[in-house]
Amino acid sequence: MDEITISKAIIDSYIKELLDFTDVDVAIVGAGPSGLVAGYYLAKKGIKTVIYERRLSVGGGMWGGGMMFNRIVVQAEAKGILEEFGITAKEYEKDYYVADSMEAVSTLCSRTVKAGARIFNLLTAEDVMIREGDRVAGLVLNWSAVGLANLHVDPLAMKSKLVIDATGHDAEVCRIVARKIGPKLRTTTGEVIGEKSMWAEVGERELINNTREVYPGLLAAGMAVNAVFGLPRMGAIFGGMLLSGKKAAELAAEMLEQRSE
Ligand code: 48F
Repeated sequence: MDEITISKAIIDSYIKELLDFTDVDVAIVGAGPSGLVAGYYLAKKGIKTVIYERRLSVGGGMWGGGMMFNRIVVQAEAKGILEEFGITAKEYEKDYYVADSMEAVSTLCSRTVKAGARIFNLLTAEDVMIREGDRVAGLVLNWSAVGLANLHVDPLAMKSKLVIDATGHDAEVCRIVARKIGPKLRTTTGEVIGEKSMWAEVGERELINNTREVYPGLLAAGMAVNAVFGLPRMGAIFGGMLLSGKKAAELAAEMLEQRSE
């Protein structure tokens, strides 16, 4: 065993992939359930997709289920997505399915990577690039450790035809755009409105209705949608996250097709 060969194998393969993914079709920020599902459906269509995740682990808020009881609930409308991934779900009552969050996260991650999406963890999107007039055209990235250590280290940039903000409750990419460009998001105020108190029924329904482009070149998926549009939060029901990720992927695929015409 040669430690230098091990080191070279890691550095060489990582750097090659990092370079390859500096120019992609879709960049997703956040590897929570909505980002993973969006990445899966995009990659399955052969669309070059990268997911950047700030933390060491993927899965976002899914691991902890509800209040650390590591189970998630999914409504009937999203059961098909669990089946597509091969995640076991038991009917609890009519239209309510319960799944193990460990199985759910690990399967979402595995199937997304195997579909061809590349996940880079420990990287934080700290800014966007605006080009082509007034359009989000890429991300500005830095190692999460740089921010945690409060180091003054300049970031690097990557190019993407579309960006999906799947950063959850904080809607970080949308907030960056509103802060840097002004209140121009496609909301009633142009700003990120901020999520409202819990109401699962309305939050889940409106999340799907509002999963869309929020600024030219920038779509939102998952809880980021609720934050951007001022919709209620939902707690440990995850069907909306899965359906929103799928819808964001379908919209992004359509938008890419229109751009290439
Ligand atoms: O929070 P998260 O799981 O978002 P989601 O896919 O799902 C929400 C549910 O987990 C739950 C819920 C269900 O009703 O309310 O909260 O919408 O995953 C978001 C991921 O984005 C990462 C963050 O670490 C998390 O893993 N993230 C956030 N900001 C950045 C980021 C950033 N600036 N750069 C990279 N990753």
